[in-house]
Amino acid sequence: MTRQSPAALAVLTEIERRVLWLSTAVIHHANLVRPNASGLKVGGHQASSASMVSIMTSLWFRHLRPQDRVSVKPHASPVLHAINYLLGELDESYLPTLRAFGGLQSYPSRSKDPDPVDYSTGSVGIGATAPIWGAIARRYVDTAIGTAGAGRQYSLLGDAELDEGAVWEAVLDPSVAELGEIVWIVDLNRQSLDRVVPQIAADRLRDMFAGAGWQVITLKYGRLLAELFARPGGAALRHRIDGMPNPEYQRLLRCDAAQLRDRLPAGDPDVADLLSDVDDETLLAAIRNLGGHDLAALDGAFEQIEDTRPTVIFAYTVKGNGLPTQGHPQNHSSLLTADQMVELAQRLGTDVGTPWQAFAEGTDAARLCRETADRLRRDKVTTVEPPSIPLDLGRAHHGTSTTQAALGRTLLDLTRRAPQAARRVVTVSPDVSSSTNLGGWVNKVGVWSPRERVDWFADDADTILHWRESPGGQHIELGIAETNLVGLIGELGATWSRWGQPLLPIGVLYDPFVSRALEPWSFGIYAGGQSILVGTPSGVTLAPEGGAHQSITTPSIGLEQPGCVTYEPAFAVDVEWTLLASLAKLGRPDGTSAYLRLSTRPVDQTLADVPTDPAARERRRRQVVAGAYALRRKENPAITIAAMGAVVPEALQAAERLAQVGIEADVVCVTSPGLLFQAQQARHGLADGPSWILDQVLRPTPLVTVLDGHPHTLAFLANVNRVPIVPLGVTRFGQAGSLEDVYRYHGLDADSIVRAALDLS
Ligand SMILES: Cc1ncc(C[n+]2csc(CCOP(=O)(O)OP(=O)(O)O)c2C)c(N)n1
Ligand SMILES: [Mg+2]
Repeated sequence: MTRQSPAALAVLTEIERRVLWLSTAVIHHANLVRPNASGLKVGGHQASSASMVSIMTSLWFRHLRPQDRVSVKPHASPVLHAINYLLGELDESYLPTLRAFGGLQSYPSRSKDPDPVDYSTGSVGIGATAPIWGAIARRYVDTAIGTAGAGRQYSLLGDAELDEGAVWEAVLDPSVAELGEIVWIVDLNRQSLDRVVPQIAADRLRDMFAGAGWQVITLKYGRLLAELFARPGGAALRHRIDGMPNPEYQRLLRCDAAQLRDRLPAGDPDVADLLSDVDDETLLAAIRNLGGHDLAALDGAFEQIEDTRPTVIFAYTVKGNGLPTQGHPQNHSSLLTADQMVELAQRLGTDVGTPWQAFAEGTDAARLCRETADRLRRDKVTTVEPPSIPLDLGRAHHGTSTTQAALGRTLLDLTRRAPQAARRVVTVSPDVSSSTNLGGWVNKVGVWSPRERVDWFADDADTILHWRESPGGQHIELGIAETNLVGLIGELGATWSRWGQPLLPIGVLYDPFVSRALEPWSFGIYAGGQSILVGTPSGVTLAPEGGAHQSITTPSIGLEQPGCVTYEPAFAVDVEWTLLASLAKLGRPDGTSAYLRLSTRPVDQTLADVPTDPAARERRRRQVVAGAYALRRKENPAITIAAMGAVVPEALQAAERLAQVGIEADVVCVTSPGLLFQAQQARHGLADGPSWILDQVLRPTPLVTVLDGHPHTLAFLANVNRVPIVPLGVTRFGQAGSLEDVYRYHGLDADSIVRAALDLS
């Protein structure tokens, strides 16, 4: 990259000033100009945006290439929109719509904003790490299919984002140190939401990244300060600024020139002498001349990126740079007044009355905007159709089996019955592949890594799980970090929209840790990635393992998660059908994610009583996929037991015992409370979709519901036929013990079901 001439730098500075104006004005308009009938605070972050203006101007107008992708910190969304507007990628009519219904989103949104946004952000730490998983997903597509190419994956982060554990879980994953396309730029303004962070300890942060194998670049001072440091007394000035605590430096940003001359020397005559030779204007500019606001210094930092390992650039900035609120500890959400906006417009060479002015045709700035837009133009993505997924693999399930084992078996069957579809499946596990029964699948398809690696145990006769790592593998193994798992499956599930190539990602983790990954998983679905999450083993059915590993609330999580269909199958064949149905919904614009909750309980598969007549079998399959089926049906039932997952055998046992005392009971096997709830809502015109499943399966008798999870998950079923109900389930922390002990303790055993049914009949 050539050094910029002073004239070129002047044009870039003009653009930088307009980006500052537009991003500030977009927030101002939303808060103080647009009518606000409800009186509710609208919000937006002028100071956080101003902090990033120089970095983003430099990145977009000097360094970005069409193959690169960028994640922008949540509170800098107005800067992104301002740049997109100047590049002709956003219509002017959107600029007055920040945070309005259907308008520009509060935080960058890939799915909702009208202009190009590469990554959705908003939950700090999650948007920042998304490009890491995006990079792996892209490499995977490129090695498996060969069409995704390569490019840098930038993250522009706030410094307080580094407080988030998600950041460090990602940085520490062993696969990440190889990703030379990752570039993070930390907006080091030493301020978070509430305060000036007293010890931001940039040195320690630098060491942590370096220790994880990253290239670390520090961009601390701009040219003005560097020039002062080179003068007599400059070393003392630098020593003084380097040594002062963050809040003291921030306080200097709020001082006038006289106060600076008083405070800055702190008794050092060399510094005082140096300052006496500097005029007021230069002194005021110099003290805030940090590297992250110096366009030439930013060029220098970008040029140092080696692309051989991940890079982090610590760019020192001032929060609110160029605004009257700059550096103030409480500037996070503060807004400029109307008078301050008038003054700012004057200073930045624009007009508050016509706030959305772009550059006039024929000017150098307009030319640079057009050239930049041309340089960054991307080819349109054409998306390959996802592979067709069979509805039924036709396997007859004999003997005793677990739903967890059925997952691995179904995946293996898929490689034989539908190799095209199986080729697009990618499994991901946070160090639990073997303990979740994926061993057979992993042996068959191999482990993915960007490069071939030696399997030192290949010739060890005692090795059952073969760990062949190559670019042809289809299983990705991560360290034990559930947040990383959901970040990666979200990005693997978005490759159809980014690179035109659908993948079918399946992430497998222990069910109790779904809650740990819940917020980033939900955010990934919101951001548009589709994947299947498998929680296994689950529930108190994990009996001897004890309360710490027994999940209780996950069935309700599944019921309530938008953009996701949840299944809790009871039998192996139900796993097969629901998994296939879930795979068929991935990798497409109108797709849906899925969550499967599986168990390690060995269950006699003949209890499933799968019809042998092909039409009857297909009818059963449809019901399984729609949310429920009748497992036991009597002529005149006095009661219905609706059971889900691992406790279905108890429901069948209870029905037998009730029959012995003359009470006939239907048993309904629920596979998806969420789909049944949706059917129920559809009956009332409150949801799309069919409601036939309720008519086919539930008859108007009193109801006992039972699941290995919180009972409220199925309690709504009473409303389908307006019948009395006793909902059974788990409401307290678990205990270790035998399955019988534990089911009795929680009231999930056949005795408890019989008692509940007697109460109702
Ligand atoms: C997970 C999460 N926790 C909390 C917040 C609320 N929040 C938004 S920004 C912010 C502070 C951000 O500071 P920094 O990253 O330094 O950005 P700056 O505004 O200083 O540029 C907080 C706490 C959030 N958006 N996401
Ligand atoms: Mg900050």
